[in-house]
Amino acid sequence: MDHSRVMSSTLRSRIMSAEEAAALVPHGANVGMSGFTGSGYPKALPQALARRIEQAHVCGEPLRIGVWTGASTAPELDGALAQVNGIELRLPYQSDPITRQRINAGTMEYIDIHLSHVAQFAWFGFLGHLDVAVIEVAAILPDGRLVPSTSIGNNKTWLDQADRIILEVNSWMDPAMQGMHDIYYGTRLPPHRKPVPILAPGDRIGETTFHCDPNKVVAIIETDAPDRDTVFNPPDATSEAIAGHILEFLGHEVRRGRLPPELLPIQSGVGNVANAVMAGLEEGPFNRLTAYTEVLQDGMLNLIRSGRMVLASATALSLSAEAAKLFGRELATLKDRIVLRTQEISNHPEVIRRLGVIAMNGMIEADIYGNVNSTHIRGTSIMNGIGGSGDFARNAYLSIFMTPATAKGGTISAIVPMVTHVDHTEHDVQIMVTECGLADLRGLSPKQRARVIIGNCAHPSFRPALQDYFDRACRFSPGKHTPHLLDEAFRIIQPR
Ligand code: 0RQ
Repeated sequence: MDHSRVMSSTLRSRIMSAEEAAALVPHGANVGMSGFTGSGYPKALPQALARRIEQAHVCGEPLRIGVWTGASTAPELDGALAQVNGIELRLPYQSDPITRQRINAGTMEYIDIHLSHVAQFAWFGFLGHLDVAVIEVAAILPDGRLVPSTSIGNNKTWLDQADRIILEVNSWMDPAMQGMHDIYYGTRLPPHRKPVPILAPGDRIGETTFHCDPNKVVAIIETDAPDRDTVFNPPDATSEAIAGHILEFLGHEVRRGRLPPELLPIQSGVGNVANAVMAGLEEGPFNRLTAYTEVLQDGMLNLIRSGRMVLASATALSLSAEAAKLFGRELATLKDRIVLRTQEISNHPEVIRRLGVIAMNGMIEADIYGNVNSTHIRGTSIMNGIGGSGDFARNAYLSIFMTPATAKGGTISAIVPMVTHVDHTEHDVQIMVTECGLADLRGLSPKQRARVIIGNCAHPSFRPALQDYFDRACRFSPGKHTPHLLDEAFRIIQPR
């Protein structure tokens, strides 16, 4: 490599191999890594560390670390370290199959945190000490400032808080991205906090590069590797039907004067259904859309490229390989229309409330009263984590949750009598959508909500069983405000 991306002559002397750098991470260290929904994560050090961990374990030596990130990463990070059982504790979000299996087997501790809370918890000292930061960047400037790559996440906090810093300079990252990022250095701790001065989704309030104390940089690794190829299924009949219900509802809200014609800033969650809703928005009728969101997936990139969306604020890209190519090709024009921020700002409750965001997130199941489970299968096994869904749902102008009405080939109902785990309470859920229909829960009491959720969202094959449960609960429940039959609330309901 020609080292041209490492422009600081002082720091050039710290370029080394991933193996040499991995040797600088001690057993028991808390390591803050970059990475958010498959973008901007370190590509080389975690794999070199995994090899070292494997050897150490063969020799009977302890070597496990705490891994803190922005959100999910990729097989080269979570997958590699989980494979060798090298992660003692993981936070705040993951979606890796091996990591998930370790967590659910009880061999890895996991703390599932609202993504807007992570940085401030680190600053408050709630998470313990951060020993090492491993951060991917696009370049190191002559004065030592860092050009961020495709995600920001918690990188600012990790760089500021860690005792030692390892940088991965990835030449796959287009240096022309410089200027797209907005790193806010104005955050203070209570009681000295000031308002976050964002009044519109595109407002820039920070700097385009990270500060970095050169004395803390112990290693620089040069890489040339792509981000994770986040593959999306083309919209199917189910996701198209969900998107259709949401678009019809939004049109209705515009006609009633409760939303402006260009809507309000959109937040769109992770996954195929969220991507399909973005594809639906491309068909119209809304124009001059904006987004104040956390991840920018293929569907939203297409909205920007087609001109339907004029601006998007996020903390990370999460693109398929094909979309990443388009992004690179059109970077010059896209750069003015995308702002990448720290996740404490992209998900900031104050800003979300001020802007009046329309939040749209996926869920695993919901109960007949509107409580939502986004994270657990049958109450005890984690899927991914709450991610940013809580940051947005509680503070949004409109909080929408969506899911296919059934899972696992139609054998499991996504609408249940009582959710086995609560991430979003009935107080934070206004609109629920499945392919069967949309339930508008605004202004409804619990029993009124149950009637529309069962009637509009439940799959017809499960609707009679849910209606029967609700009817009997209304008769026999000791309290008639939120009627339940607690001895059978968690029993698996059967299709009829
Ligand atoms: O598993 O692929 O093994 O069959 O759960 O389900 O339907 O593919 O849905 O990709 O939209 O993800 C809630 C997980 C939905 C996601 C969740 C099984 C199902 C499948 C995935 P298989 P789908 P999606 C901001 C917003 C929390 C974080 C968040 C999520 C798998 O949206 O992680 O919102 N949300 N962040 O079969 C048993 C059920 C099930 C079920 C689904 N009722 N019972 N299995 N599955 N429902 C972005 C960030 O925070 C980064």
